[in-house]
Amino acid sequence: MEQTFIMIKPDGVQRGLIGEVIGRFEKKGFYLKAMKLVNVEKSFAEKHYADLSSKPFFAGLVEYIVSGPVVAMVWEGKSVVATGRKIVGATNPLAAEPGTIRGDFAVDIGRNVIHGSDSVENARKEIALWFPEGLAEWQSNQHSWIYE
Ligand code: YYY
Ligand code: MG
Repeated sequence: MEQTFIMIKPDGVQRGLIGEVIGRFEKKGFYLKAMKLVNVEKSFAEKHYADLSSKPFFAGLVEYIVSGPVVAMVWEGKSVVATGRKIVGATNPLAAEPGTIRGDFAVDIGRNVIHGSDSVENARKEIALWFPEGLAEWQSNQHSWIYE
């Protein structure tokens, strides 16, 4: 099954949205395979967002990500990368649909609460970067009630 990397950004942690975010992925029928609360170094944040290093907002983005702890997670399930992006919502929270995390809980693009991998390939890279120690092995006993 597919895996994606989801990160609750420092604003999401500070605003008490950890349980809300986890609940949405959990109730959907995806499985949590790894999770940690961490303060990341500037160089690590730059690596995570390396593709955006030429953008004018890059320095501010990195500063924001290192401004407090983040919750890094791996979620697993059928089509979890694309569906995870739908649960997260559009990059600009004012354009994000109500019902999405960014649509429900954020206003400014530079405080958009959550990150989700945008492709299976990037999910693989991000999971390797954030969880070099590997993931937990487990199977939900509700599996056959969620997946046919
Ligand atoms: O994948 P996603 O997070 O939805 O957007 P990206 O285009 O990958 O940009 C990463 C991150 O950068 C975004 O979540 C907020 C920030 N950002 C910004 O501050 N200003 C922009 N104009 C675009 C993105
Ligand atoms: Mg992105």
